[in-house]
This record gives sequence, structure tokens and C-alpha cells, in this order.
Amino acid sequence: MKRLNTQLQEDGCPLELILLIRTLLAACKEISFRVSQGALAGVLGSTLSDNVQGERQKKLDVISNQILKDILSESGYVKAISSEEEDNVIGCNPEGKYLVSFDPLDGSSNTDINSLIGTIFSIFHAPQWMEPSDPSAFLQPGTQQVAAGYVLYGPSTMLAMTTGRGTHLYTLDKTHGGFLLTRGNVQVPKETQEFAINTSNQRHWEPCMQQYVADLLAGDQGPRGKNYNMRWVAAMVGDIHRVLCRGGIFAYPWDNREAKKPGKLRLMYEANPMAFLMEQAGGGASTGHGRILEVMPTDIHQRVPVLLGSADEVNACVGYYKD
Ligand code: AFP
Repeated sequence: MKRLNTQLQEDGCPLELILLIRTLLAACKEISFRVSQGALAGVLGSTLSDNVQGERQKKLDVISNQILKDILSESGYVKAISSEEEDNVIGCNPEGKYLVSFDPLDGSSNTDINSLIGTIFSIFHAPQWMEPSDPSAFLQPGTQQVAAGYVLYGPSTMLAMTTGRGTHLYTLDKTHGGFLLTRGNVQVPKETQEFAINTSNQRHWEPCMQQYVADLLAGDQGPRGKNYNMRWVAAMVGDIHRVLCRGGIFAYPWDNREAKKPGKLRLMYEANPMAFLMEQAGGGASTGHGRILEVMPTDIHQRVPVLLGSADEVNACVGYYKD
């Protein structure tokens, strides 16, 4: 079976980026171990010795953030970090070539029920002019990502990643600690009969989204002419993984619960990396009004509406926004 390193080399990934990705994944392996300990996390200690101290009372998302922060900032490859768990950008090596944004533990409310969670990451080139703690350097559109992916902590630990040469799925071989390619060049089926959306928010959506979902629910008697099934993991990593594996549409649209929040999910470390993975797998990734990857960020914690998945279904949904 092909190792991650070999695949990255075949995809023409520069050496320093390969080294950064391997460093980031070392942190994710540590998180995978912690997550697998469940309620025992923090009691049994770290596999990477002293990186995380006094974590006994900390929650897994805080521990995961600390692990990523420690390992990435010590690596030398990273100029600055931005995390869901940090209000501000963290400056690292002024000579570092890359910027890394991450959600250390997406779906963290699932930790209480031993369900799917994961780490999502996005990597950009660091502009030479930037000061390490300058947040404006992160404000690049998703089209500028050099690599993105997630590590899913499920029954097995899986990595989905793209460096712009297709989306590949790897499985962590816990016997030797390496990620092995288990599905190269994933292609999301163009059509689907499966959707994922939190329908408890239905009354808050825009009329176009209400109409779209009403038409899905009408099944073969409605305008879409087919019956749909619904799934909701409540962790974007879990839902997107399913969509990458067998198709579907995942939507977290704009809603009017809080006027200042144009959606729930974060552009820099949720929407952008998932959009990159999805497009590289032949799927669609839209806000309803345009390509997610072309959104020009104004804030490192900015929120956006997302429609991600099978290309024909995403296009069908976008069509309701135009009517
Ligand atoms: P948490 O990390 O706070 O559990 O949020 C997860 C998430 O950001 C995303 O992973 C899910 O798709 C979405 O929120 C679930 O949202 P609902 O609370 O509406 O189910």
C-alpha cells in the first residue's frame, strides 16, 4: 500500500510542505490517541511526552488545540497559526513559509457521546512582508490554499487531504503509525438522493432554502421526482466524509437567528478546506451566491453559509437562490 509520503511526492508537493504536513499529522496522531482514551484522556498522559502539561481538567478540544499549537509552532515551518480556539493569530517562526488555520476538534459536542469528531486544517503560503502576528496575512481567498484536509477520529482514524492534485483518503495504520492510501482520487458521485441539514432551523432559513428542502421532502411526488434520505452527524467532518465517500449534499445555510452571523460555519478552517477537498473530488462548494473558495475573507473567524457535495445537487440548490 502507498504511504502518504510517496503520494505527496507523486503529486509534486514541495519538500518543505511535505515536512509541514507530516508535522501536523504527528499532532493529529497524538490527538487520535487522546480521543481514543475517551473519558481517560489526560489521565493516562501523552504519547509525545511533555508537550501538554497539567491537562487533567481540560476538555479534549482544548487539549487538541494545545497539541497542534505546540507541535506546529516548534516545527520552524510555520510563520503563524490561526485556530478556532484562539481569538487572535499566534506568531511562530518569522522565517516560516506557511500559515496554518485549523479547527482542532470539530464536532466537539460529540465527544460526550463517543461519536465522530475530527481536526480540520488549511495551509497557505505566508507572504514575505508579513509580521508573524499580523492577522491580515490570513485574509486570502480559499483558492490560494496549498493544502487542506481533515483527520477523522472514528472507528478508524482517516485522513482526507488535497494539495490541489485530487483528493485522497488515507487510513492510519496504528501498528506502525503511518497513514496509508486507501482511496486515491476520490470522485463524488454527481447525483444523489441523500441530504444533510439541521431541519430544526427550517423556520429561520431564507424562503429559497425552505422551498428547496420542501421539494426534497416531497420525494417522487414533488418537482425533484425522487425520494431522498436524510443524515445528520452534527460534526461537519463526519457529514463531509460520508459525502466524499458516497455522495450527498451537506448544507448549513444562512439563517436569521443572529443577524450578525451569516451562517454557522467558519470560512477559514471549516468551509474553505472542505470546499477545496470537495472541488478536487469533482463536487460542488457554494455559499448559494458564489463559489466558497472565492470568498474574500475579512476576519479570521468569519462565518459563511455552505452548500457542499454532489455537483448536480449543489447546482440544483443554487438554482433556488436564483429564482
Ligand atoms: P461543535 O464543534 O460546537 O460541536 O459544532 C460543530 C459544527 O460546527 C459542525 O461541525 C456541525 O456541522 C455543526 O456545528 C452542527 O450544528 P448543529 O448544532 O446545528 O447541529
